Amino acid sequence: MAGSAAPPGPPARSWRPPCRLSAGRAVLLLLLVATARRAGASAAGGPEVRSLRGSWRLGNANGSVVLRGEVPGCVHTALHRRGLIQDPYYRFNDVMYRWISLDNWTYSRTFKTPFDIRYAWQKVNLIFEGVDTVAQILINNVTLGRTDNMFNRYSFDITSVIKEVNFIEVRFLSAVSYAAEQSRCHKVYSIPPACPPPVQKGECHANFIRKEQCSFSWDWGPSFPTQGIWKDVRIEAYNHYHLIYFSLTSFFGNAQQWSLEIESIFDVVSSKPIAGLVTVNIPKLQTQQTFSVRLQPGEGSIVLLVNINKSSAVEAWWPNGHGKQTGYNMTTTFIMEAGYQIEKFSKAYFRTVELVQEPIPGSPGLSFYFRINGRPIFIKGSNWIPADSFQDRVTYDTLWLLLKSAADANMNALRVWGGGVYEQDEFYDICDEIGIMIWQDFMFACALYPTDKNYLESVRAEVSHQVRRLKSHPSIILWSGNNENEAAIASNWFSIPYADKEVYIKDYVMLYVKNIREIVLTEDKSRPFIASSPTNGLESVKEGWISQNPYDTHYGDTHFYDYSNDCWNWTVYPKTRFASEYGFQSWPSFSTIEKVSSAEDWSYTSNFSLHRQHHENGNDQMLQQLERHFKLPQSTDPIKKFKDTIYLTQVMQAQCMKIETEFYRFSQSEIIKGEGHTMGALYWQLNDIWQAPSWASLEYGGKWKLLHYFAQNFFAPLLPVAYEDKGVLYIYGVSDLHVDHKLTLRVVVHTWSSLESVCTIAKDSVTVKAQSAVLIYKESINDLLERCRNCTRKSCVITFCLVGEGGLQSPTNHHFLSSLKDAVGLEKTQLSVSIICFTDMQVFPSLAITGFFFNTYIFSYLFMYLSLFQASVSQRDDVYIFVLQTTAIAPFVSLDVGSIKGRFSDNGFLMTEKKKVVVFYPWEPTSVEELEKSLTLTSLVDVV
Ligand code: BMA
Repeated sequence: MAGSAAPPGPPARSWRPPCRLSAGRAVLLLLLVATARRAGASAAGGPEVRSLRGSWRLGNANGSVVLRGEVPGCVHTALHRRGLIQDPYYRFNDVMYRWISLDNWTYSRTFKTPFDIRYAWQKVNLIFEGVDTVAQILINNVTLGRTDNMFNRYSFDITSVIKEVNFIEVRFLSAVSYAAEQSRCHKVYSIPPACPPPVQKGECHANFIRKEQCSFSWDWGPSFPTQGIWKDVRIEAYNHYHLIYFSLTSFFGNAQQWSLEIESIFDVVSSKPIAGLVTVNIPKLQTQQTFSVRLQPGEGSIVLLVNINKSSAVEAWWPNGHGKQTGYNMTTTFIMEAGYQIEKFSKAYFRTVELVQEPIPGSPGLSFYFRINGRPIFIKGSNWIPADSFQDRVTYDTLWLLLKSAADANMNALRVWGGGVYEQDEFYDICDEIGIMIWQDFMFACALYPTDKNYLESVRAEVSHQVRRLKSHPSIILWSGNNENEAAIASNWFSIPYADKEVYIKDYVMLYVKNIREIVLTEDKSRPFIASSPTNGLESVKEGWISQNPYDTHYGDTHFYDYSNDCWNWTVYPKTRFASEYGFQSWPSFSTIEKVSSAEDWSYTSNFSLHRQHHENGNDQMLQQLERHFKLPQSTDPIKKFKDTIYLTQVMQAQCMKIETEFYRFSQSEIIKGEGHTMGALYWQLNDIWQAPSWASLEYGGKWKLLHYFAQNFFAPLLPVAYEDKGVLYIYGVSDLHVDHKLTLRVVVHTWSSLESVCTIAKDSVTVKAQSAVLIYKESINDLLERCRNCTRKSCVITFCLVGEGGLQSPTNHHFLSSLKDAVGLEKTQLSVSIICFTDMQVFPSLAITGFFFNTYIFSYLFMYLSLFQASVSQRDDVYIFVLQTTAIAPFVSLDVGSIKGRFSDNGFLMTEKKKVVVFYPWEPTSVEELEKSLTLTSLVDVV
């Protein structure tokens, strides 16, 4: 029996266009359907589903290891859960446990068929939503087929093999062996890279298997090429017809009319066509339409176009920071003349997306920006990688915490990077809900790929499956073919002899253009497609899909990394149209490292610290960047020295990324020497896959690094940004707000040696234009320092903010006039803190009774309290108020509560006033005592 990957490959056949019905015809057909039902044409009910989730038997090739393993799940987590191995992330276990991925494992179980198999089901399917990766599937010792692509959905027809009691087996082959074998078989020419660099301690030939590419190791991640049934598995039995995919996409027509395209893909098992009625109902938009349809035998789709009655009343879906994420409840009912009735409840969203690539006055090249619902949007965010090496550990809560943290840091977009996985449905549901736009890569990264027949067939099935699964999500704004593979060919990363280049270009075009792009354009007309990132977009297309220089700042998007220049020097950054990757590394906090290490590992030069660093020379690069502006830790206490170094790497990363991101933001409205009009800043990278040094701003487990707190500020909707050029200080007002604002710019100059400011400049009636970056202040640094008595570059620091009416205020930003290692007057501070728990409103009277002494701060508490329900990630009721006091100016004040899960309202800040109130939002229950016990307060002067 042939097992087939579902869908069999696009385009799905489209049946005769369904027609909207006149009332009379509708009644007639309804009567017909009703008569057919009475006559017993639909004797059976809906499809029967038997889940095969749960505990399976799991064994290795020679039977020496046998255990129970959860499905969905993988071998590593099963072994760990049963205590047969340690935490795979502990110390050097990634290398120690290599044997697990090199073995061939089998999952098996028996199961009873819950439905009466004597009843002649027309079709019984065994469905795998995801198999990781290479396996032979058997039922009752009959081979149903094979799998070779973890991104595909597999459906096997088991109508003739299913019994009352069944034995199912999934016999895996090591992904590592399979990839090696595939590479060996590809004899005509090699497809690089063969292996990752040794520093990554990874496996070879990831590009020969359709599996999460970073599971063979990456420059921030371990090698755990898992085996397992990683998604749902079930039996489905049905008669007549079965709905396989159901999707909605919205369009806005010239006549200012919203419409909704509903695509339903059916498997029809009746030998004759089945007629019926489909009714679509969106009550809130007073839209109800009925269509007559006719399903032809076999697999195919019907496409219905619903015009929205009250188009003017439609509230569009907006990205975070630009409006609400309104969705409309919608019911779609299929009533067919044979078989059962299907009722689909879904949410209809309305939003348009355009990727605008057009000439810009005064600049060669083309723009590259997104227009959402007709409005140009500056994209702010970062890049998403898999949240764990073991996908079964990624729960809804994990996703919620990470994505909500992105939104709380004022991000409006993430790029799901092509070396990971197409994320689970819940990921996109959350993004829909909180307004995070998704730039969705197809899963190809930093490599060349084969294009032989089997490989292409597998990719084609993968692409149509993923597009069908995901296209209803308004959060997805772009399909993108791969990560850096255009650049890999253009810049000849793999030293391909010039004479052979054409072969690889041909493969490239075959894969991303003639296959992936073709399928995407057929399956989804509602959003743009680009072939690669970085790319020159239309210019790359013009140059045959591989541009001479895909990093050209005049076109498309760019990736930019520079570890050798001074990151405080904004002139090193590309004035690009769109920065889709850029970053600097840091170490995760000690509490995160501690969980996977032992005392002997706690130094920056330990074997462990070297082992966890997968980026060549990464630890040294951090120190080199660090020592440009900070004094390196010198403590004789090795643990203090390690903790200080960790802290400083985070300070360095946060400050570097602030400068680079602010550069991209202030470049949005200007063209300088033909460059500019930057309309996106997606830094590398949002999250971590394990506890290790990386570019991430969120640690494994979700803890915010200092960078993430900085991101909250540098992505603020309203922000003053300063930079220096040839001794002149420029301040730009950057705004994502939809209207112009008249604001006051407050510039305050402090000496490092005093909490009293030396001078304040208030510039009133500054116009900060909607959705733009405009110059609002310009002065020579010398003049400024002269006006502020006794200031020198080394003794003073500048802070500035924008204030408007009705509470409108930007974060307070800072500009350093010298390296902090050269700062004069910085004193050792006494930082102290008192922590108060705010449980609920009752706390206010009790504070009043006890004569709460920080009276001046009561209002800010109240204000924060009222806003906390919006900000709190966990929606818990308790928050904790940290009242900080300092005796001197303190740069980069960091509050760290170790392993207590939660985040602060602000962190890593420059403290220029005696007192500051910070709120802690816990993600799990805690107490004042626990927080006090775990709290470490560090500022730059604490590093010795
Ligand atoms: C980019 C990404 C990743 C990588 C990162 C940091 O090239 O696409 O491949 O992890 O740089 O090196």
